[in-house]
Amino acid sequence: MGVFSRGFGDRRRESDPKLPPGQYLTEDFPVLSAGPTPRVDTADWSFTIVTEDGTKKSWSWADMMALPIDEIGTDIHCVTRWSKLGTHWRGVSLDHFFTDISTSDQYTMAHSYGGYTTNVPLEDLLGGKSWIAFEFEGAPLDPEHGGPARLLVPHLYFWKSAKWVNGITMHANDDPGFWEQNGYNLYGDPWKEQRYW
Ligand SMILES: Nc1nc2c(c(=O)[nH]1)N[C@H]1C(S)=C(S)[C@@H](COP(=O)(O)O)O[C@H]1N2
Ligand SMILES: [Mo]
Repeated sequence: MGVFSRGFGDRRRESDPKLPPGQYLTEDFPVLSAGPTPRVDTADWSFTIVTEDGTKKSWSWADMMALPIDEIGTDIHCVTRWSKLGTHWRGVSLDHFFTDISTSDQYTMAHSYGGYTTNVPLEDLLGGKSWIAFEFEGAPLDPEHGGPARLLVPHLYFWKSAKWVNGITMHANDDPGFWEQNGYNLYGDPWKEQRYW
Protein backbone atom coordinates (compact mmCIF):
# COMPACT_ATOMS: atom_id res chain seq x y z
CA MET A 1 0.00 0.00 0.00
CA GLY A 2 3.00 2.28 0.41
CA VAL A 3 2.93 3.50 -3.19
CA PHE A 4 -0.58 4.90 -2.89
CA SER A 5 -1.63 8.12 -1.27
CA ARG A 6 -3.38 7.67 2.06
CA GLY A 7 -6.77 8.71 0.69
CA PHE A 8 -6.63 6.35 -2.25
CA GLY A 9 -5.52 3.51 -0.01
CA ASP A 10 -8.32 4.05 2.48
CA ARG A 11 -11.01 4.07 -0.21
CA ARG A 12 -9.56 0.96 -1.80
CA ARG A 13 -9.55 -0.79 1.55
CA GLU A 14 -13.18 -0.05 2.33
CA SER A 15 -14.31 -1.62 -0.93
CA ASP A 16 -11.81 -4.49 -1.00
CA PRO A 17 -13.71 -7.53 -2.27
CA LYS A 18 -11.46 -9.72 -0.14
CA LEU A 19 -12.77 -8.11 3.04
CA PRO A 20 -15.77 -9.95 4.56
CA PRO A 21 -18.71 -7.84 5.79
CA GLY A 22 -18.14 -5.93 9.02
CA GLN A 23 -14.34 -6.40 8.94
CA TYR A 24 -11.55 -3.81 8.74
CA LEU A 25 -7.99 -4.29 7.49
CA THR A 26 -5.03 -4.24 9.82
CA GLU A 27 -1.33 -4.37 9.02
CA ASP A 28 -0.19 -5.45 12.47
CA PHE A 29 -0.88 -8.86 13.98
CA PRO A 30 -2.97 -8.57 17.16
CA VAL A 31 -2.52 -11.24 19.85
CA LEU A 32 -5.75 -12.72 21.22
CA SER A 33 -5.30 -15.39 23.88
CA ALA A 34 -7.81 -16.47 26.52
CA GLY A 35 -5.02 -17.41 28.96
CA PRO A 36 -1.26 -17.42 29.45
CA THR A 37 1.04 -18.40 26.58
CA PRO A 38 2.24 -22.01 26.98
CA ARG A 39 5.94 -22.49 26.21
CA VAL A 40 6.27 -25.75 24.32
CA ASP A 41 9.62 -26.93 22.98
CA THR A 42 9.51 -28.74 19.64
CA ALA A 43 11.36 -31.63 21.36
CA ASP A 44 8.35 -32.06 23.67
CA TRP A 45 5.63 -31.25 21.13
CA SER A 46 3.31 -33.91 19.83
CA PHE A 47 0.04 -34.04 17.94
CA THR A 48 -2.49 -36.82 18.53
CA ILE A 49 -5.69 -37.78 16.73
CA VAL A 50 -8.13 -39.83 18.82
CA THR A 51 -11.04 -41.61 17.11
CA GLU A 52 -14.36 -42.84 18.51
CA ASP A 53 -13.09 -46.30 19.47
CA GLY A 54 -10.20 -44.79 21.45
CA THR A 55 -7.55 -45.44 18.80
CA LYS A 56 -4.75 -42.86 19.00
CA LYS A 57 -2.20 -41.87 16.39
CA SER A 58 0.56 -39.43 17.38
CA TRP A 59 3.21 -37.43 15.56
CA SER A 60 6.38 -35.97 17.02
CA TRP A 61 7.83 -32.74 15.59
CA ALA A 62 10.20 -34.83 13.44
CA ASP A 63 7.30 -36.99 12.25
CA MET A 64 5.44 -33.84 11.16
CA MET A 65 8.50 -32.44 9.37
CA ALA A 66 8.72 -35.66 7.34
CA LEU A 67 5.25 -34.97 5.88
CA PRO A 68 4.80 -32.78 2.77
CA ILE A 69 5.00 -29.09 3.69
CA ASP A 70 2.82 -26.48 2.00
CA GLU A 71 3.47 -22.79 1.41
CA ILE A 72 0.19 -21.11 2.29
CA GLY A 73 -0.87 -17.65 1.19
CA THR A 74 -4.17 -16.68 2.76
CA ASP A 75 -6.35 -13.99 4.32
CA ILE A 76 -7.33 -14.28 8.00
CA HIS A 77 -10.41 -12.85 9.70
CA CYS A 78 -10.92 -12.39 13.45
CA VAL A 79 -14.41 -12.20 14.92
CA THR A 80 -13.31 -9.00 16.72
CA ARG A 81 -13.43 -7.51 13.18
CA TRP A 82 -9.80 -7.27 12.09
CA SER A 83 -8.66 -8.99 8.92
CA LYS A 84 -5.19 -9.44 7.45
CA LEU A 85 -4.89 -10.05 3.73
CA GLY A 86 -2.12 -12.00 2.03
CA THR A 87 -0.46 -13.63 5.03
CA HIS A 88 2.16 -16.32 4.38
CA TRP A 89 2.59 -19.51 6.34
CA ARG A 90 4.27 -22.90 6.11
CA GLY A 91 2.53 -25.95 7.43
CA VAL A 92 1.33 -29.49 6.87
CA SER A 93 -2.15 -30.09 5.49
CA LEU A 94 -4.51 -31.96 7.82
CA ASP A 95 -5.14 -34.27 4.85
CA HIS A 96 -1.76 -35.88 5.52
CA PHE A 97 -2.53 -36.50 9.20
CA PHE A 98 -5.90 -38.05 8.34
CA THR A 99 -4.59 -40.36 5.59
CA ASP A 100 -4.59 -43.48 7.77
CA ILE A 101 -7.31 -42.42 10.20
CA SER A 102 -10.45 -44.50 10.11
CA THR A 103 -13.51 -42.76 11.55
CA SER A 104 -17.24 -42.48 10.97
CA ASP A 105 -17.54 -39.24 12.96
CA GLN A 106 -18.21 -36.06 11.01
CA TYR A 107 -17.08 -33.55 13.67
CA THR A 108 -13.80 -32.76 15.36
CA MET A 109 -12.59 -30.95 18.45
CA ALA A 110 -9.16 -29.34 18.28
CA HIS A 111 -7.25 -29.36 21.58
CA SER A 112 -4.36 -27.16 22.64
CA TYR A 113 -1.61 -27.05 25.23
CA GLY A 114 -3.19 -24.88 27.93
CA GLY A 115 -6.65 -26.42 27.49
CA TYR A 116 -8.24 -24.37 24.68
CA THR A 117 -10.68 -26.24 22.49
CA THR A 118 -12.59 -25.41 19.31
CA ASN A 119 -14.97 -27.52 17.21
CA VAL A 120 -14.64 -27.83 13.43
CA PRO A 121 -16.55 -30.16 11.07
CA LEU A 122 -14.19 -32.79 9.64
CA GLU A 123 -14.91 -31.70 6.07
CA ASP A 124 -13.65 -28.20 6.93
CA LEU A 125 -10.30 -29.67 7.98
CA LEU A 126 -9.85 -31.79 4.82
CA GLY A 127 -9.47 -31.07 1.11
CA GLY A 128 -6.59 -28.62 1.49
CA LYS A 129 -8.60 -26.30 3.74
CA SER A 130 -6.57 -26.49 6.97
CA TRP A 131 -3.02 -26.94 8.18
CA ILE A 132 -0.82 -27.39 11.21
CA ALA A 133 1.20 -24.21 10.68
CA PHE A 134 4.62 -23.61 12.18
CA GLU A 135 6.02 -20.65 10.21
CA PHE A 136 4.62 -17.18 9.66
CA GLU A 137 6.17 -14.74 7.16
CA GLY A 138 9.38 -16.77 6.91
CA ALA A 139 10.08 -17.19 10.62
CA PRO A 140 9.17 -19.81 13.22
CA LEU A 141 5.73 -19.08 14.61
CA ASP A 142 5.97 -16.78 17.63
CA PRO A 143 4.74 -18.37 20.91
CA GLU A 144 2.18 -15.55 21.29
CA HIS A 145 0.73 -16.56 17.93
CA GLY A 146 0.62 -20.26 18.78
CA GLY A 147 4.18 -21.43 18.25
CA PRO A 148 5.59 -23.92 17.89
CA ALA A 149 2.50 -24.92 15.89
CA ARG A 150 -1.13 -23.91 15.50
CA LEU A 151 -4.12 -25.03 13.57
CA LEU A 152 -4.79 -22.78 10.56
CA VAL A 153 -8.37 -22.86 9.23
CA PRO A 154 -8.42 -19.59 7.32
CA HIS A 155 -11.89 -19.91 5.73
CA LEU A 156 -13.45 -19.72 9.22
CA TYR A 157 -13.10 -16.95 11.82
CA PHE A 158 -9.66 -17.07 13.39
CA TRP A 159 -10.83 -18.43 16.77
CA LYS A 160 -11.06 -21.80 14.98
CA SER A 161 -7.30 -21.66 14.35
CA ALA A 162 -6.28 -23.18 17.69
CA LYS A 163 -2.89 -21.94 18.87
CA TRP A 164 -0.47 -24.46 20.51
CA VAL A 165 -2.53 -27.26 19.00
CA ASN A 166 -1.70 -30.73 20.29
CA GLY A 167 -4.52 -32.89 19.08
CA ILE A 168 -7.89 -33.57 17.54
CA THR A 169 -10.63 -35.78 18.93
CA MET A 170 -13.39 -37.13 16.71
CA HIS A 171 -16.98 -36.38 17.72
CA ALA A 172 -20.31 -37.77 16.51
CA ASN A 173 -21.95 -34.39 17.19
CA ASP A 174 -20.91 -30.78 16.67
CA ASP A 175 -20.13 -30.25 20.36
CA PRO A 176 -19.12 -26.66 21.24
CA GLY A 177 -15.52 -25.78 22.14
CA PHE A 178 -14.27 -23.04 24.45
CA TRP A 179 -15.54 -19.89 22.70
CA GLU A 180 -18.53 -21.71 21.22
CA GLN A 181 -19.70 -22.48 24.79
CA ASN A 182 -19.27 -18.78 25.54
CA GLY A 183 -21.52 -17.40 22.82
CA TYR A 184 -19.53 -17.69 19.61
CA ASN A 185 -21.17 -19.31 16.59
CA LEU A 186 -20.80 -23.08 16.24
CA TYR A 187 -19.42 -22.74 12.68
CA GLY A 188 -18.06 -19.21 12.16
CA ASP A 189 -18.20 -18.36 8.43
CA PRO A 190 -16.85 -14.78 8.09
CA TRP A 191 -18.64 -14.26 4.75
CA LYS A 192 -21.99 -14.96 6.44
CA GLU A 193 -20.99 -12.99 9.56
CA GLN A 194 -21.58 -16.04 11.77
CA ARG A 195 -20.07 -14.34 14.81
CA TYR A 196 -22.32 -15.27 17.71
CA TRP A 197 -25.23 -17.59 18.44
N1 LIG B 1 -5.06 -22.05 22.26
C1 LIG B 1 -5.69 -20.93 21.88
N2 LIG B 1 -5.92 -20.74 20.57
C2 LIG B 1 -6.56 -19.63 20.16
C3 LIG B 1 -7.02 -18.67 21.07
C4 LIG B 1 -6.76 -18.89 22.44
O1 LIG B 1 -7.13 -18.10 23.32
N3 LIG B 1 -6.08 -20.03 22.81
N4 LIG B 1 -7.69 -17.55 20.63
C5 LIG B 1 -8.35 -17.67 19.34
C6 LIG B 1 -8.81 -16.40 18.85
S1 LIG B 1 -10.24 -15.77 19.52
C7 LIG B 1 -8.20 -15.76 17.81
S2 LIG B 1 -8.85 -14.39 17.09
C8 LIG B 1 -6.89 -16.23 17.32
C9 LIG B 1 -5.88 -15.13 17.52
O2 LIG B 1 -4.64 -15.54 17.03
P1 LIG B 1 -3.43 -14.54 17.18
O3 LIG B 1 -3.24 -14.25 18.64
O4 LIG B 1 -2.27 -15.23 16.56
O5 LIG B 1 -3.83 -13.28 16.44
O6 LIG B 1 -6.43 -17.40 17.96
C10 LIG B 1 -7.42 -18.30 18.30
N5 LIG B 1 -6.78 -19.47 18.83
MO1 LIG C 1 -10.87 -14.00 18.09
